Amino acid sequence: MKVAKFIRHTLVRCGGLGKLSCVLVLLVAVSGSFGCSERLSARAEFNHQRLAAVNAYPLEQNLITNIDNRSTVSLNGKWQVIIDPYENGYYDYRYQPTKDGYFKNAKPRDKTDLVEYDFDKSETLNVPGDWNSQQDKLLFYEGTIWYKKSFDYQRKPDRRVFVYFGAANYHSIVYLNGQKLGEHEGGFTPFNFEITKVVHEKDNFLVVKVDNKRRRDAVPTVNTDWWNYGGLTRRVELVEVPETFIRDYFIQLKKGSLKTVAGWIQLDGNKAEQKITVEIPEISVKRAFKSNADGYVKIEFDAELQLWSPENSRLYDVTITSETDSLTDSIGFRSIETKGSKILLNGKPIFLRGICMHEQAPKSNARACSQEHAETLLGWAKEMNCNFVRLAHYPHNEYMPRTADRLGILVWAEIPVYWTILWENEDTLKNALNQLTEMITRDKNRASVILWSMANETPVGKARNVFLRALVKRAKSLDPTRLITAAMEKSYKGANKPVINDPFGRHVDVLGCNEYIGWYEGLPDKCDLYTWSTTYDKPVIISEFGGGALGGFHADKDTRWSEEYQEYLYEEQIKMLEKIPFLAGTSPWILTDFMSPRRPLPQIQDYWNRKGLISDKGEKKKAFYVMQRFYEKLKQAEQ
Ligand code: GCB
Repeated sequence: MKVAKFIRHTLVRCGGLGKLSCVLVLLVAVSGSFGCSERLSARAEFNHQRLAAVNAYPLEQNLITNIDNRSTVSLNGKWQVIIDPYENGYYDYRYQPTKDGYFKNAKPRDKTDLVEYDFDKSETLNVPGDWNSQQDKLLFYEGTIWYKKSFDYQRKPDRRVFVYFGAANYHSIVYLNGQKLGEHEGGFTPFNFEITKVVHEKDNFLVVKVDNKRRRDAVPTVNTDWWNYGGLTRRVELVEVPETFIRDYFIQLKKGSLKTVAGWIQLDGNKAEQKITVEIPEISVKRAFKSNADGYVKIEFDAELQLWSPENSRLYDVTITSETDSLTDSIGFRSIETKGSKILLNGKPIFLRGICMHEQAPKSNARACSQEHAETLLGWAKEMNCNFVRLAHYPHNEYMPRTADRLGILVWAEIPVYWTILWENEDTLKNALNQLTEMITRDKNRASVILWSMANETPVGKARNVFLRALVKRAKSLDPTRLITAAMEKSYKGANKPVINDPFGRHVDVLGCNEYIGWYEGLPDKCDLYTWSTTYDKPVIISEFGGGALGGFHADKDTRWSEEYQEYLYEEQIKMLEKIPFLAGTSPWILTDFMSPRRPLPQIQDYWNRKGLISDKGEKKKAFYVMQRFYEKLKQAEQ
């Protein structure tokens, strides 16, 4: 009786605080009042600190956005490389970091001098590009490779220079002319370092140690279902900017509005306080603002805009001009929200006709990294009548959301918090928060991106919930306009009665659910028996379903790996999915076959996950057309 009263009292008092704090207060208090273990309160305290930590981890953001529209010098092309499985170029024989590492790019001073490496006589690799697909001997390589690029550079007066990496998988240390610029962890997001004071006119050498060793405490962790492509996988550029420049900005429709543009602009440099204008010439909008002593200014104004949608992917040139800099971006304006089990785009319900994709280059064993790759992959999605893609399981290269903006394809963007991350490790959380921050920083002005996904198929548990909630908190603070999701799993409330009830579902706007009925779970005819439910009044996307087929292998519909089995599975899935009343979208697994070390079956898989609707040779399998017809039907019904 006493306890119940205390709980009621606490909940009332906690009115102004977050619900979690209440639960924590209760956990601590109740565990105390029952004299139960100190472990529980220690756990509650730990969780509390975890969430508080999200604020404590500063946003050490210096990422420059919109590289495409700035003055850049490409460092792409051939780089000299040294394969260094023992990290000999970094550690001495006592396994201490050495000051004479390969980053010194040393040459023998005379004929007596001992130097045991030579970049200039070493082999080369293409940048951007993963190393695994460039040389047979590197296919399974996991470790360090040193990259070196030499260049001359004429710095213009009053200009600052940065070196920008689209991504490097997984951990990199960057040096210019023997001096360390910094380190970066995370294989799928961009980073940059200022080199204004380090760069010379002649004979610069940029050296990058890239290490793709998997680590239990990393994000992703050791176990995934995709190839661990290593290297300088995305473009490398020198970016030239004025001494005080427009580093970043957020310009989107204000949450809940179809005509108020809102956001902020951030300058970087000494002249923080400046007059800044935002112009959208096509609709004769020009507004003036003034940045504060931190170079930051909030903006807000009304504009008569044609709204961006898959049917009308209208982009406007938006120009920001400060006293010292000017920058243009192509921006679309749309709203995205939910109402009960519906997703509303520009206030109207929309069904997401989607497909998942990995960053696997079309018809190739390489990681995708170019505009052409983006055009082909998203072109295939369009051909399937998609209006939506799930870019699994990590942020894809920037060509993807930019091309999606242009083609009118909605995007689910995600970070590699996948399967069994170390939920209780502080550094793991910091790392995930950082990758999330870098993804949102890069893509927050893309109209196509509507969903930030926090995780994929993570096991239900307290520490995991706290970890993921910390991510949600960060995502919402960086971008209050988009929807939060995660790909979760179902459970059962009786035979053939799947239910979506993951407790983390409370904290997302849209529930993603992966299921493999007919592949890992029974045969395709099982779909017919299932009745789905959910404990949340929220939209549900079946974010994965599917099965494998070897392109060109034909047999009857009961034969695994045949195109006919996959086709049959898709037909049965669709019949089941059509009966789910709260379904707001589907993104089957997956557009194309993709490489995975978990898939060794000879003559069928040969290290490819064969669940693609398009083979690694670019041939469409029968199930592709099943999805194409289903989406065509949905499209027609919408018109
Ligand atoms: C999943 C994972 C995805 C795998 C897929 C599969 O549930 O989310 O990463 O590749 O299943 O093919 O098993």
